Amino acid sequence: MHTVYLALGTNLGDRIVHIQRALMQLFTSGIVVTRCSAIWETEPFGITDQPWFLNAVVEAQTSREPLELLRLVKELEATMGREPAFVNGPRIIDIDLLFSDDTCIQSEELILPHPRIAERRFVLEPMVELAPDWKHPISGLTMRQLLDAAPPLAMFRHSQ
Ligand code: PH2
Ligand code: MG
Ligand code: MG
Repeated sequence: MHTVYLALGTNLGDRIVHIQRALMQLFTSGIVVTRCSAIWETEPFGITDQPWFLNAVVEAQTSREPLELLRLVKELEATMGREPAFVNGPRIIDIDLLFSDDTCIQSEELILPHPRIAERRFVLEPMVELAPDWKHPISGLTMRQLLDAAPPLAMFRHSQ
């Protein structure tokens, strides 16, 4: 079994329903979600001229290897109606692999840990809720340390 952390994000349509559906889809695909962070309302990072996001992070157990898991979550995104758009643009649902244990992968299809965790407060804040002492396998820094060093971003707890 692998302990994985997945980031969920949505900024189009009925966002809370998209988060709920993503959790259901993970469940029905046999991904055992053990914990879910609060849902956060977050200012768009990067391309700022788009609607605010809801973001959350889930911790899960799965026997799937990272590449297999990546392909599964891409399929789930497509099932939920995500359409190809421009990079970092608005989306119904985005499911990103953050970590799978302390595995590091650098391939065309997958980079693990997710390469932009350190700059993304919308990922680090919920990660700290779930696993403040989880160490980034490359930098050796904990989620708490990464959050303390991350650039500012407006964000509010949307739910507990
Ligand atoms: N996702 C992005 C780009 N910018 N900003 C916020 N607040 N939340 C996101 O999930 C997000 C983003 C690309 O995946
Ligand atoms: Mg993303
Ligand atoms: Mg993605």
